[in-house]
Amino acid sequence: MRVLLVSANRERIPDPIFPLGLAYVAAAARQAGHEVAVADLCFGRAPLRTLTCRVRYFQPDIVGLSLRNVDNAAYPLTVDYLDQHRAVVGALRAATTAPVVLGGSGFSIMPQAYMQALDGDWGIAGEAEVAFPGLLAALQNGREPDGVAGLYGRDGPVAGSGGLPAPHIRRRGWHDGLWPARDLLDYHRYIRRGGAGNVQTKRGCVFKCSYCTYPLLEGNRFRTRDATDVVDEIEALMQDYRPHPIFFVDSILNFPRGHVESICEEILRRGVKVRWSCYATPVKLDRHQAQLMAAAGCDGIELGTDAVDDEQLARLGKSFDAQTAERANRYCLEAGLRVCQTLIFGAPGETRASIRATCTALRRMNPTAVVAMTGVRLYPGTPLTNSLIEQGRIAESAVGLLPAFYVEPDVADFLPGYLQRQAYAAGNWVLPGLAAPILPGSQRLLRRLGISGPLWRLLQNRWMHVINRTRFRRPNTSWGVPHPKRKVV
Ligand code: B12
Ligand code: SF4
Repeated sequence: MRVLLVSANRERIPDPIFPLGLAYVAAAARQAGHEVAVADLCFGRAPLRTLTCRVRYFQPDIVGLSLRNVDNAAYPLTVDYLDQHRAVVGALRAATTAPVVLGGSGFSIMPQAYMQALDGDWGIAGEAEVAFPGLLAALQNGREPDGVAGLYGRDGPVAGSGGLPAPHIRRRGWHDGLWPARDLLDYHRYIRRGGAGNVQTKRGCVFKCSYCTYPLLEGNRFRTRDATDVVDEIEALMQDYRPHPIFFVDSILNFPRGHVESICEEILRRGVKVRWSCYATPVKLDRHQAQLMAAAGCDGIELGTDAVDDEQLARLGKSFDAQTAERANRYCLEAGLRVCQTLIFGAPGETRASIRATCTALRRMNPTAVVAMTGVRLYPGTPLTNSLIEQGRIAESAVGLLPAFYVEPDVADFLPGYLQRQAYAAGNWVLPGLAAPILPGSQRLLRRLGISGPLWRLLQNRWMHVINRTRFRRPNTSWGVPHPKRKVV
């Protein structure tokens, strides 16, 4: 079949991100014998016109639409992508009668709602390396596509298929012999404009942080790739696209123990020169792990600490305490790694005392950068959303396509002003919900100057603190004017 895969994502903050998931699906469809083309809407002034031309020229039998983001998950500066997605489907419908299959992480978080909002013919929730070729084979042979994991039709989940795939259906060997089809896209441009490429070394997460969608999207067991296969892919990337930094897109790279160690040892054994960064957990992050990562080229680590207060950490369902978080931060800094602490303020149960405790601890910890979210984004199916619904604190219907956030009422008045004052004093804070992290023009300029890797790393420089803190010179003690397309519950 002639398959056109479309990447709808046009977000460039914090960077344009190479659509790795679409590239995996493209590789799987190509391996199954289909003719695959890609329309990437990330760059260019008139993406819909380009899309229309691509469709008319390629004449697809089927179109797969990859929806990565629902919204930017920031409050109150929320950006909602639904209208953009609607416009893409509108352009596709005007140009072709080929069925449209929806997929991607954004779609998978709320498949039913997206099916209705975008009027998709089919949808696949969850990973699609097997499911998408399965659907193509069924459609090609005129069979009913039942048994395709995660499949939705116009009437909802297809019998025996719908919903996110159950753990036993998620393939352990999701990677077997398959690397993303980067050649179908302009990977070079992403390195130039986004500052990094991306590689996935495992799927899943065993932790149960209350607000998090990752275990829903990827399953709650780890499914790891062999270190040799991962480093083969990195070596091939360095050869094909010249040396460039890599972001490992795993939920957390440094857990289970032994996984990141085996990758680092393989990088060191082969003498591969690569700079990389990743998400990590403070759990079991010790001196040895930090030093090994630094030796193997890691130059930035994003620690998903969320809070540095024991009670708030427990309420968020985190599997570590404040002391562990501080220790992990110290080990990383001592090893020469730059550390970005990512935090969530205003989740259920948050108090002024827990906010102050976290901020005091952060001053002691002195990480390279702090990215703090104000309010927590509620997604369907997470433990947090389920418990708020059970307690009658929110209605089930409040959590859907329209971005919904929770801000603890007891601290709602206190939070914006207090955090902006912290940000002003520290100079290395980013508050994506209260001030745009970076202007697109500045981002382009920095990349043109050859600065690669995550831009938060620049906050290690004192002169960057001076520039950065100007945004918080006059703290705004209110949440600002609510955007009509956003709900606070
Ligand atoms: C790594 C990551 C990042 C990194 C990316 C670094 C890099 N260079 O790649 C960074 C930190 C930069 C980042 C930034 C952001 N991210 Co992010 N990120 C992720 C993460 C953890 C992994 C994404 C990934 O690459 N996965 C690996 C690929 C292989 O999986 P996949 O894309 O899901 O693809 C599979 C399926 O979805 C499906 N599929 C994909 N396409 C298609 C197409 C078809 C037709 C079909 C049938 C199937 C299909 O099959 C694929 C293969 O199995 C996800 C969470 C997660 N666990 O998925 C969040 C996630 C995608 N991010 C999210 C968000 C919100 C953002 C930001 C907007 C946050 C912000 N305010 O800065 C930005 C947006 C950046 C941008 N320009 O788009 C949300 C999106 C949902 C939402 N709320 O909108 C997610 C889901 C996390 C969450 N909160 O739940 N992110
Ligand atoms: S926040 Fe991180 S550690 Fe917690 S469940 Fe999500 S991915 Fe796992």
